[in-house]
Amino acid sequence: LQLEEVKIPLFYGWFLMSPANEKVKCSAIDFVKTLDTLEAFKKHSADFTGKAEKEVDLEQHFKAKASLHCTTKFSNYGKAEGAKEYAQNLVVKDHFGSVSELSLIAFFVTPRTVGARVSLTKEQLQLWPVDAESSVPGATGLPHGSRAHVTLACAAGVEAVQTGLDLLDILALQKDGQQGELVEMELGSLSYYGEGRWMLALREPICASACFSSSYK
Ligand code: ACK
Repeated sequence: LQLEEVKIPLFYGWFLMSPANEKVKCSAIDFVKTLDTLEAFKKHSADFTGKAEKEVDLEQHFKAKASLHCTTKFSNYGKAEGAKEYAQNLVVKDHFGSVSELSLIAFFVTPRTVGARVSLTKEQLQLWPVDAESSVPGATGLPHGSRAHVTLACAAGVEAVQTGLDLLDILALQKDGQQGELVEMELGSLSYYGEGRWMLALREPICASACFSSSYK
């Protein structure tokens, strides 16, 4: 085993600190609970259950994440494409351990995942891999940083990587001009994009302190 190789982590990202981590988790639970009670949502519950008329208990459907982060680079211990270059990037080295504010601008729910969309600052975008969006079919035209998100929960058997893909899917529909049914909520406006895809654009972004670091598991 080469020491050089084991040094590269599973992934890099911004890790939400306390109490921001708890604040975001609570806001997400509130949103999901409220969504579940809306007539507009109940009308489309078959998207989740596969059966007409059958209601879904979203809190049962999803398993919430305990500690939250926004992945920048999935390095897979050096096996992912560009992992070594990212680890050696001076901007990455310089920012390692630094704290900044993440701005959460939307919540989204699909039958697979619950996530928060993150709007990155210019400085934060320097840490965003160039191919994060272009490597995903169907997301090629979306702006750099579009995939930035915090995974809040996944349905049984769903891997967290799905959350960013679900976000890109919704953003591609938005870009095509698809504006589903709109429901005004206290927190912002909620749109339905078909096939169980919902996005709440927050009236007030949620600010969360986060530390840029890496994880080995
Ligand atoms: O919720 P996430 O962003 O989705 O955070 C986790 C983290 O890395 C550790 O698994 C993300 N992840 C997993 N596989 C990939 C991948 N192939 N591309 C991008 N992100 C990934 C996952």
